Amino acid sequence: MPDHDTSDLFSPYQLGSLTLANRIVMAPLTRSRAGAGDVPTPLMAAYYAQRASAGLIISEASQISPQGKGYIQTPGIYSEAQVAGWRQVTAAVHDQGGKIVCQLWHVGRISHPDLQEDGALPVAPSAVKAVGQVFTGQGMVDMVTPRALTLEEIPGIIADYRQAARNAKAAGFDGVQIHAANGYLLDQFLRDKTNLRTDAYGGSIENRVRLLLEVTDALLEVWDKDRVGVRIAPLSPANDIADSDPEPLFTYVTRQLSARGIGFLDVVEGVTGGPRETGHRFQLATLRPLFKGTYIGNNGYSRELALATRAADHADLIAFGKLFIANPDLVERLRLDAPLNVPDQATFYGGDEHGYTDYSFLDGH
Ligand code: 8OZ
Repeated sequence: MPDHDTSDLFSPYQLGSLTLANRIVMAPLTRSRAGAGDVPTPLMAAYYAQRASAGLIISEASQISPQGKGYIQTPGIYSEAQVAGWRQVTAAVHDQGGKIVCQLWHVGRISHPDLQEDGALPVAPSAVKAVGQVFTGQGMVDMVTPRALTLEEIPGIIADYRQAARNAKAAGFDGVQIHAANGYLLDQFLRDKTNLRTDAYGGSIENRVRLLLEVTDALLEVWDKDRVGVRIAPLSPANDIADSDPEPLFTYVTRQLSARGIGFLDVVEGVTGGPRETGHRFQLATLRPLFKGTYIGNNGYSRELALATRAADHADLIAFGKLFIANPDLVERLRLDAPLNVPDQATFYGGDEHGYTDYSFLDGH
């Protein structure tokens, strides 16, 4: 295995027209610190700027519409004030020489009337309730049975993604990533556990993948191909998601996305935030050769695994999540094999600068 002097993990990488300073990505991380109106704050700009030595930052998931929201204080990317807030974030990252793309999010059924406008029911492909709870500000409450989207509503969802992609451009982002992972709306369409539709958006694999591809095509009207990415989590049970046969499903997804020429595919390898091994017979490693763009591996990487993955060329870029929470200068620490700060779970979601912008840098500031 190469040491830090020879691995290309720390060398520039060309992601289409974007030159990344290294092959290390800051994974999208929900931190629930947006301000009133779900507007990104100056504190968020400081947090992202601290982490701008990542080759690429993928922003925390950002709802494309009020309906797409499922947690308190997550940022939106649909209002003018939100775009203005994000503009400060992207400017702060660019000032530090970083690159940042916006993760576009609709939670689907992973929400609650208390988080929706006018107490509306959350929407989903089908009226199938998720087992689990959401935090509404009134504490943890059980999820409800969502309302199935009508066929007539689907163009409106795609239009919301398209507008959010335009907003991301206006906000100064370097690109966009479609959140199609972790049991949210697009993942709910992909899977036969949550998609019981009998129209053109349900049933066959081709039909279940249709919405993701239509959203992708809408984004390609706004952004150059190399600036559009997708995140998938084929074997993760996050948010009560499952499919009876994920291998042909995600093989088709990957082939179709590759055929569209999108820039990057980001794969949550294993259980989101948990083990990389799932025991499933489907080997996620089979996806990479099917995708001709940049493959980003994510989930549970250590320095050693990242180096070994690059040495074996099993991924182009490696994303780190929790380690980036606790180590603003993670790239430098990995390069030097320096000790790492330990992330504090208690301050992951919500709160102030504590556990957010006060993790130390190696040089002590
Ligand atoms: C943790 C808490 C809230 C949201 C995901 C956007 O899992 C999330 C998320 C994670 O993709």
